[in-house]
Amino acid sequence: MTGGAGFIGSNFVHYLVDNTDDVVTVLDKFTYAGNEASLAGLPEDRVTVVRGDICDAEVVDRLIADTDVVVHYAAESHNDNSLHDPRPFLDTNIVGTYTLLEAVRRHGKRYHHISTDEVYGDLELDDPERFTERTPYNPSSPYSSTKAGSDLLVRAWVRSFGVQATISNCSNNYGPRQHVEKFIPRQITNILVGDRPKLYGEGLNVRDWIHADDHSSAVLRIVEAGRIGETYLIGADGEKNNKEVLELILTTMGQPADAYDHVVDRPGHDLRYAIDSAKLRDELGWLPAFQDFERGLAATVDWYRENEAWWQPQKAATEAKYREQGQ
Ligand code: NAD
Ligand code: TDX
Repeated sequence: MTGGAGFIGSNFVHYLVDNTDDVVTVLDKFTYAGNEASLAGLPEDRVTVVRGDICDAEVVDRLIADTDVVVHYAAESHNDNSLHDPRPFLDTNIVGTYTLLEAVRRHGKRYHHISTDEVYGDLELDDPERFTERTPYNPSSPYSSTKAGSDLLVRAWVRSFGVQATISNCSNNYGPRQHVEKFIPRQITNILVGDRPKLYGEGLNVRDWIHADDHSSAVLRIVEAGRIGETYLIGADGEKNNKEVLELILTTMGQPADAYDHVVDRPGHDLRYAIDSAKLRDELGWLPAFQDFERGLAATVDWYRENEAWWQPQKAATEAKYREQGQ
């Protein structure tokens, strides 16, 4: 798999170790978003970590020759970064995916592509429809457009070259080991260091939250039983606006619900994401295990309280970057 030192990738590695007998090789470049500590302590006979770039055709080819299934998580993943410097998004998300597809094509390997609901653009707050596998692509940011491009490459490699691939598009994940640049960890760790949380604009934007372990169980199910060439949307009916989530973080942490600052909004900020995951549930019998967002969030708060050594080294530089941007 790729990107196993990042947030969702590392949760997937832990999930595989805890729930299967699979042996995993992680290919990760250890960008600012990769963290060795996220994979520390895992059994050496189950997990091998290779430091390398998915754009490096030689290393990719060598590893894929020895792999049964490739699950591709590695990406430049942060919208705000993509608005300030899109180039790494093109390299990793587009050229990196192309490099993997060429290798799985050469070696005839099964490939699963991890993507996002952001490829579909956004919905109005009162739209009764949610995203489905048939929603037209309409990405808004450099990040989401490169993820959309990578999905389309996968579809083309399936159709033109018969690559054995599936795609999943998941909604916003929360849980342990998420970088402090992202919304939920940023606010939790701001409170822990004595800063005020920062809400973009009015905070009415809606995200459809899912626990990272539910994302992992869905991906495993698709790898085991998904139909080749198909796309599956992954979501857990977790729609909440940013203001609600922030107020919940504050009250969970014993702070007044209004103890935050409004900061400048994200340009092109998507208003609402919402996933209809009926296909995955009906066809593959998948169900999310985390039904209670408040409890999952409280456990995530506890994780950041207990793992300051994991996030503290990145905190000051992340906030300095946000301050420069007025956020
Ligand atoms: P992340 O930024 O936390 O981790 C990305 C990982 O990829 C890091 O370990 C990084 O070192 C690695 N990486 C980056 N460029 C690389 C390269 N060129 N070669 C090898 N490794 C490289 O990201 P995340 O939030 O865990 O997201 C993982 C995947 O899930 C991405 O494909 C993302 O688009 C998708 N996704 C994320 C969410 C979410 O809520 N975070 C939701 C849906 C889909
Ligand atoms: O400080 C903040 N204040 C704030 O109000 C930050 C960092 C974010 N926000 C808002 C912007 C979004 O509406 O919170 C929401 C969530 O922001 P992010 O954590 O940056 O996530 P988002 O842009 O929704 O994208 C995430 O979900 C889809 C992941 O980062 C992507 O990789 C994934 O594809």
